[in-house]
Amino acid sequence: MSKKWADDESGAFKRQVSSFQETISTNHPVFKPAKNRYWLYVSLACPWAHRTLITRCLKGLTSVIGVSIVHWHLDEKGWRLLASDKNAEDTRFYQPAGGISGASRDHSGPHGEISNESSRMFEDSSFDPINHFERLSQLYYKQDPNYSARFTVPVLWDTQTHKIVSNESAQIIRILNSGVFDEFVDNKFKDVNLVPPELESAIDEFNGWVYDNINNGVYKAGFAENPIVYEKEVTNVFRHLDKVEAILKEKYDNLVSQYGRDDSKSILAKYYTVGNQLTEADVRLYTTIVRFDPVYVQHFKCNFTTIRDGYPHINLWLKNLYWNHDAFKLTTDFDHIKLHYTRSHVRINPLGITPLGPKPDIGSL
Ligand SMILES: N[C@@H](CCC(=O)N[C@@H](CS)C(=O)NCC(=O)O)C(=O)O
Repeated sequence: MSKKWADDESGAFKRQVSSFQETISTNHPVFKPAKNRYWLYVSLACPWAHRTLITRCLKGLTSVIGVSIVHWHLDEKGWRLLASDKNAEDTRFYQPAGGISGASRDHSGPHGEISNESSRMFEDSSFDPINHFERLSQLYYKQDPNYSARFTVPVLWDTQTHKIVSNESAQIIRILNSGVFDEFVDNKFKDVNLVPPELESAIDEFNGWVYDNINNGVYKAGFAENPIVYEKEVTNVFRHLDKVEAILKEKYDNLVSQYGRDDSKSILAKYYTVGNQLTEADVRLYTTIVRFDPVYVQHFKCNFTTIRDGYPHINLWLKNLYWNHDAFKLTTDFDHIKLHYTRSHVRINPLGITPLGPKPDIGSL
């Protein structure tokens, strides 16, 4: 069966509101900061979940909060995990730095058929060493047997109370950034703040329009069920990419006049969207832009141009994040990204053929 994503009569896509929105803090009656207490369930394909993986790396939390990676194929029952077996206990501390790349496509069936004997084990998915679940939906039902909304990633899970802390990525990344886990991380991470107070309102303002018009904008174009909605949404996406391009061009030109065109090291060290440092605004924009040429151009029909051909300043910003920051590169998995969209959205791509291009997935610096 092919699922309809546009959920009202106008043919427009509406994203659901996340159901669980608690926080973690020393003052919270239940969810206190602790090492190895919380667990993240993510998809490497999903731009919202990707935010949480990048933030977890940037904040040095890879040995504080573990991760399970769902299989890239989303079917009618939702996301699934590698079947748990007697070895699952041993995988409890299997915490991939993020990327599980280098996978050959040859062994994955059109609908992600794999077994525990598959050579793609750990490339397509990981185990759930916490609950030994094979479906993400089981987490939601464990929390609330009457749960009736979608089973979305990311999920931040509390292994102590067996409850979902939050399934809203915007909130999860604020929790991870908040410093509540500082006592468990290496000293070098204690100064990392992706939302410094002096930039907070500018970050919120930027995130606000980027979310509606770019992060979610590509989904509104891609899931549109009639041409009028599609045309309006795709035009809107590109209008706002133009706006980001203009912001980054101004930034770049100022940095060139400060350091000279040849000092690319000094320029790139300050070449970010808000202020002169890496912030949450970059994290949230990146997860859409890195998927743009590989998937959104063809699959969501966002094809006025590509980032690499039409937006030189955005492209440079993207490549700087990817090649100069491990937290971005190691959490970006182009196999999961391409396979998920092209083989899960049967209504958009009924034959499930995954386009091989663009080549390369991302240009070099
Ligand atoms: N508001 C949520 C949105 C998360 C979301 O939509 N995740 C998608 C993947 S990109 C999902 O899990 N979809 C599963 C489904 O709809 O069945 C967030 O940002 O955390």
